[in-house]
Amino acid sequence: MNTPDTGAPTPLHRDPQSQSRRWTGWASVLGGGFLAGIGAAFAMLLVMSVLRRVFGIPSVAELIGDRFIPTLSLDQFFQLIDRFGGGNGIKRVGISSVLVGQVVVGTLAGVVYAAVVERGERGRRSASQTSGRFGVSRRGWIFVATLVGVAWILSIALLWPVLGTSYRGLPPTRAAFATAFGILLAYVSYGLILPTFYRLMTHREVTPAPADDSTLIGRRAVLVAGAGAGLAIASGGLIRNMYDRSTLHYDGTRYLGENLEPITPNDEFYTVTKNILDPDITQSVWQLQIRGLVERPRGYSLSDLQGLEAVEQETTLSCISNGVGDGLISNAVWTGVPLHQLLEAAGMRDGIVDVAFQAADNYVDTIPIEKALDPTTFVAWRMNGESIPKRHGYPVRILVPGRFGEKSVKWVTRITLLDHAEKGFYARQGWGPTFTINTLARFDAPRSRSTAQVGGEPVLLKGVAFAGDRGVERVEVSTDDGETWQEATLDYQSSRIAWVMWSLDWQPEAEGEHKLIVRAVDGTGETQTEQRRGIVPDGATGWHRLTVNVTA
Ligand SMILES: Nc1nc2c(c(=O)[nH]1)N[C@H]1C(S)=C(S)[C@@H](COP(=O)(O)O)O[C@H]1N2
Ligand SMILES: [Mo]
Repeated sequence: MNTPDTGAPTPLHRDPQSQSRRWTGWASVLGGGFLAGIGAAFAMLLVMSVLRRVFGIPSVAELIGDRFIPTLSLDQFFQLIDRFGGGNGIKRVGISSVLVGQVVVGTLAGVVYAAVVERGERGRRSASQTSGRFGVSRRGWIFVATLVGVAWILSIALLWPVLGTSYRGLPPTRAAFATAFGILLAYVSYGLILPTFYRLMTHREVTPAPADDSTLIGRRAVLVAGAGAGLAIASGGLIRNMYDRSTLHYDGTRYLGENLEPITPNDEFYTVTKNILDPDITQSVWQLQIRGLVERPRGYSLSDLQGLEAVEQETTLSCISNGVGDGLISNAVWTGVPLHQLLEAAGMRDGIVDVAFQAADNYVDTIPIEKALDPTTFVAWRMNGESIPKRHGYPVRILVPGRFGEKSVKWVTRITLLDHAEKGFYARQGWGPTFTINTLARFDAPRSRSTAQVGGEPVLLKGVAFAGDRGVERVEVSTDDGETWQEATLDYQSSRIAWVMWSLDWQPEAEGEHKLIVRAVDGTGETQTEQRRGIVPDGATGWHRLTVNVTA
């Protein structure tokens, strides 16, 4: 295969027009490297998407998002939100810029590869004739192996904290190995395809090079372009498929309005997720592990859990981003066991401070051990009588009544008992610190500015009220901007940790603009604070107000 290096000058160097020939030579070399780099980069992305789709191995783009989003301050985070049009905007811009970044780096590396290989071949008749394995020179392979190795080591070091992600639900340690291996596979595919494409484009026949080898390069280029087009079509299909399944369609789904039911139907339950593609757990690889300060660490399969004596618990969840009067809140009846039951079965050791819930999407949140032992802190595997839907945490999620939805970790894979306090995904960003649900009351009907008539039909005012785990004692409505208050009827009230539904028939007696307010009194007797506070950093407070125009 190897042709001895005679050190004979190439015709290129003897040519009287050597200067310009050399330039076109270099231009085609770098052009070839450029095209081969792009092609190999797309091939790498394709491998990543297939690994993501089939095995739930996170793509580098997703990992970079998870690695850096929590390190942003809330100010920076909201600047991004403003700039890119909300959470979905950030997801879109974030993922596409990392993808573009990977193509750019891959392309540049292709150009460097070409330069390195051709420098090595100077003084030889042609790259192909002096080639080593698979027609690629030793120098070429060394460059590629170094590139892949360095890129991989850097990636692993950088993404170390988030490697334990597995969208199929492998427990964190196994997930970390799978992710590291997946990244290696993707990089190796780049490293194999780059020299192959490059050689395809620049390979000259072993017989003396034809006078015009640019036609040959042209033919190769067509071949590579064809392969590139194939790649583009394949990745285009995958991207469309991903977009269809992406959380962009349902992240931020709200539940509110006059048709509200006491128990939210599963497919209308509000949804919040950090992910672009939510986990799609394979039951056979999924486990719920109990680790840390326990006598008997163990893993539960879903059927292990289903074998336990389960109870039902109605619990309302509400996001920390639920603004006054907003709909990031829903109520369901959950089936499972209180968390303390699993912790006691594992045998708690001394010195436990926090309990951490880690999930398949590498989301993590923590609660103090006292809260973990609260009889209502729950491990759920059914939601309103059905398996928990994918977007709500299939197969198993945590419920932490009294705390914002952030703590109710979905797709949970590991519960760790810690001897120190630790911050969760959003707390690290600066949310919190209490995550305690503030008392809220909301008008669901009417929803917006509306009209009524003096002496006409009474106006049915109704809505929900919620006070975390403190219960709602009563709901009060004012129709005169807070001058006087009337007690509303509680049409639905089930438990301390669920919302209530209230209503009041209002007969307007005077014409003009009426300022309506609703407020709740929680189970400790405390009236909901009037003080307006935004959702950042620890949840919104203030009364929900509504204006009704009354005509004669
Ligand atoms: N694993 C995981 N759990 C998670 C999240 C997440 O992104 N990943 N989001 C949290 C947030 S911010 C909220 S408000 C609730 C929303 O739960 P839901 O979508 O079932 O309403 O889930 C919490 N649990
Ligand atoms: Mo949330």
